[in-house]
Amino acid sequence: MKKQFIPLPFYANYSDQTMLDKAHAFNNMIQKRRTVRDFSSKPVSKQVIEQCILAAASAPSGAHMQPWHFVAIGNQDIKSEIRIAAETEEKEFYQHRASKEWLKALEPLGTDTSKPFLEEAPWLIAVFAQRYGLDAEGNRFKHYYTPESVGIACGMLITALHNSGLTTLTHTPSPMGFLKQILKRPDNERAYMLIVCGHPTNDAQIPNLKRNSLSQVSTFFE
Ligand code: IYR
Repeated sequence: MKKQFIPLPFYANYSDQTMLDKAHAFNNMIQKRRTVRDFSSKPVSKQVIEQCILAAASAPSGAHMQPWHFVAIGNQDIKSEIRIAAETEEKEFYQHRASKEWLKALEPLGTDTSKPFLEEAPWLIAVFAQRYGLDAEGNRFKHYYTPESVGIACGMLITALHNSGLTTLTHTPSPMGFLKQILKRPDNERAYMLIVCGHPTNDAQIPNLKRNSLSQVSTFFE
């Protein structure tokens, strides 16, 4: 496709003060995001999930290949199927695959093989990464920076869901091959992440974790 440009349709052009106020406001909003494992079954409308997926799919991607696909699962039978398959993998993980060091690192999170949230939360969003593209005739074309692109899209999805007032859990049962089978995804895709989302239970508990400070996470050269 040849280069075809249009004028930039929107640029906020805020004053320095407005910019700082907005940066503070966004940081305050996003600091309230916490990974939750106690989900209530309170329904969440499909329209909210659709808007959040559209926000995620606006992520930048290598050569604008948009190498992702989002499968939103509200169906109870499919959620149950995913829970059974995920718990089978997790049993292998906790009993055999995980190193002692890994299990020790997980201790503060209090995770185990039981994944009731996979059935209880109103929505699971399985994010698939497309290793290559397929045109209308079934010819393959290359995708670039796929893990980076899909990672950014997942971050934007989690942010969009949090901004809508929902809680999320980024769940990566490993391996996740069962998702591709259950959800009947094509050969060029592999499951990248399973995002559980919904409302927390009234008595939801989270681990008492601290985030690193600005000086720990960044270095500035001015
Ligand atoms: N997939 C397992 C283990 C697990 C691994 C990491 I890295 C985590 O941050 C949390 C859990 C599970 O979901 O229990």
